[in-house]
Amino acid sequence: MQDRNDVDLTCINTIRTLSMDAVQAANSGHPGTPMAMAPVAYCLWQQFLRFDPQDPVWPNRDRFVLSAGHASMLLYSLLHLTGVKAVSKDYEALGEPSVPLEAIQRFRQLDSRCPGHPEYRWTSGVETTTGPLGQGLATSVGMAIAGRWMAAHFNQPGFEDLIDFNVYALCGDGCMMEGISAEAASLAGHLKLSNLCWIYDNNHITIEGHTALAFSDDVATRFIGHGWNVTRVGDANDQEMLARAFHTFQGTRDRPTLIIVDTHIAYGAPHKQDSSAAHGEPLGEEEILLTKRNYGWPEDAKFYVPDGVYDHFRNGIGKRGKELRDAWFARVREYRTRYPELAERLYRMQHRQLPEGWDNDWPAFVADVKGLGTRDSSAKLLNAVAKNVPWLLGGSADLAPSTKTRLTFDGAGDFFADQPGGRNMHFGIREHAMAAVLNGMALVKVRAFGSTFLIFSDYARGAIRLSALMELPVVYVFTHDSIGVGEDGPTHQPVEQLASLRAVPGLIVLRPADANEVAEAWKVILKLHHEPAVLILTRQAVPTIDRSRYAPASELARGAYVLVDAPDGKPDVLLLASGSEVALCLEAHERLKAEGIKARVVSMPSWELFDDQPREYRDHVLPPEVTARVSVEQASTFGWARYVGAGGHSLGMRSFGASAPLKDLQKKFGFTPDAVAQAAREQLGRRPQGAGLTAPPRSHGV
Ligand SMILES: Cc1ncc(C[n+]2csc(CCOP(=O)(O)OP(=O)(O)O)c2C)c(N)n1
Ligand SMILES: [Mg+2]
Repeated sequence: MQDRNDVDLTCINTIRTLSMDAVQAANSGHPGTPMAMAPVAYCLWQQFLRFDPQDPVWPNRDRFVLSAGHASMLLYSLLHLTGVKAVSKDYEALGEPSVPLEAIQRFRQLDSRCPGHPEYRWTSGVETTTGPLGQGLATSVGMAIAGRWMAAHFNQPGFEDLIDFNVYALCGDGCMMEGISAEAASLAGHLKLSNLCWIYDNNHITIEGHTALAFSDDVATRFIGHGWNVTRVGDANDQEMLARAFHTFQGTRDRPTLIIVDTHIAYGAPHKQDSSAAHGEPLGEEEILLTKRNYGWPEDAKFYVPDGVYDHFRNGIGKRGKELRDAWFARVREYRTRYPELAERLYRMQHRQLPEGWDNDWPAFVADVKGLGTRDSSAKLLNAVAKNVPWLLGGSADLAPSTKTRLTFDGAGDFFADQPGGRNMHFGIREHAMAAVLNGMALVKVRAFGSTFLIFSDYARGAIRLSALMELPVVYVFTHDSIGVGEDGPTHQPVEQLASLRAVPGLIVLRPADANEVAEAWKVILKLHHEPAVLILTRQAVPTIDRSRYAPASELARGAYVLVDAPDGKPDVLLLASGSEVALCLEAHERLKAEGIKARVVSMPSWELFDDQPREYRDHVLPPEVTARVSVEQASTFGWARYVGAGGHSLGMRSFGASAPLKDLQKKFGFTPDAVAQAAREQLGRRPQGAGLTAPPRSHGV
């Protein structure tokens, strides 16, 4: 019988050797960090993490985020050794292991549950996709925020601790250097998220070598400045010190905690320990042999799990986690009798369902030539929706007065450290962290939205991409969507952002043309389960289209639709537009009609939704035989060729904008009904109409 320390060490060395063997077999990956951090992760999982391997989606589980995603084998080893079960898309346990040993043997191979970096939705037990450094840390802040909000919302007299999970994130020097982690740490400190614990693998090594090359922050001081509790473990192999640090975290009620752990990358490898050579390549057969000898491990054994290791995990985290999980569900059954409405909310929220009556009191807008900005119509919708969906919350990166995303109804409240039930978040001027925080909130199944100007979506892009990769229904509200911004000038006028967002697989981009399309867009968005959506809105007023004359806005759900057609349904030319340019096309349509030119106007709020329609519908909207086509969008023309064809014309931006009143900009850049009509005539080989009219300029460069 081994004594406790021996078993602990055997388990730790199993994590280490599985990681070494998997990276060697794959001939790629990162062995050094799992080897160094194995004792830290072991201590946390075996003694502290409230996690049931049999039910890895239990809502009140503690979250473990591996922000240093390159150390994925550390997580895969834990998921394997603790026997985490696979879960279906519908959150049902499937009975089979999430990470069988074969998956580890096929690390980084096609279809293995152990891809190069941990991927949410692919491997059960992976709480968030990591790899782009810093993202995991910022995402963990969103999880902690959601935990706080849920506690404020669901914990009730007699059930004060129904929701009380903690969030742990493990990071390295890379995560610390990334700007997003500073944004996120600052926000977490401000919000006093004492349910959040970051563990910093302080090994002084990154890819290029020693951190002295590029990093001399005093990390402890930095985090104290952010309002964190900072503690230190001088030796990663000291289980007692590690346990003490985790106890310190658990006892800290007013701040998040950073545990700085001094480690040695590739611990135990005679030639590679403390060297960047252990970061991104296999140790090599010879070095593995020597390392195993150091560990007192059978030298030739590969993927070896000694007797007693699985049992030890089963009796530790397995037993503790199952008891906690079962007790929690028993409490929820009592809660359901006492607070049936809240219990129902909790259930629906956790299953990404909408509440009954989610579309009650849906605003509709009457035709109005003057109209209103789509940001303003969206404000009405968002407020109506949020009243009906209690777990919809979000905010802005300090631009709510401009993006109009504030929830203004009674009881909406602000989310503050001492008021975590509020639904108006204040992310501060931290776009990148905001988007990652939204991901974290969505992972806990809060319906999260965030807003800023479209131009600053670039600052959030790293996290937006992950929303799509993780298939999270985050809602991004991006306003000030074009040169329509006017006087703020080219720094604030998006040009290429729309095209680049449309290029993200799985992201639904919606640019509604008027208030009623905005209303329909929100309907589409609310019903999404696994797709993030970007709602692109104007600052300036756009007419509310007269739906008694034109097609109904509900057609938006199909991505593109015929708004007005040639009288005989046989158009000479197609005018395609989204957002604020749809009204331009309607005017151009009237002018062309007066000249006997039959134009069809297609409102195209969402390429993605349109591309998902059956071919017949797409051909009905864009008949292949009509090749005279003009697209109009105050944005880069990039991508429109697929709808206007090689012979079509795209009116758009081919340069940055300029600072001037809107009217002058529209003239300068050719966004007038005349310019649209003229482009249509040219498509049909007709001569220009009217004196002095020339073809729309193709280049606006200086
Ligand atoms: C945003 C981002 N930039 C660059 C990389 C490439 N990269 C992966 S690991 C790494 C070095 C990380 O160093 P550290 O976090 O100290 O990890 P360690 O080598 O100590 O495990 C880099 C630059 C990345 N994954 N993400
Ligand atoms: Mg490092």
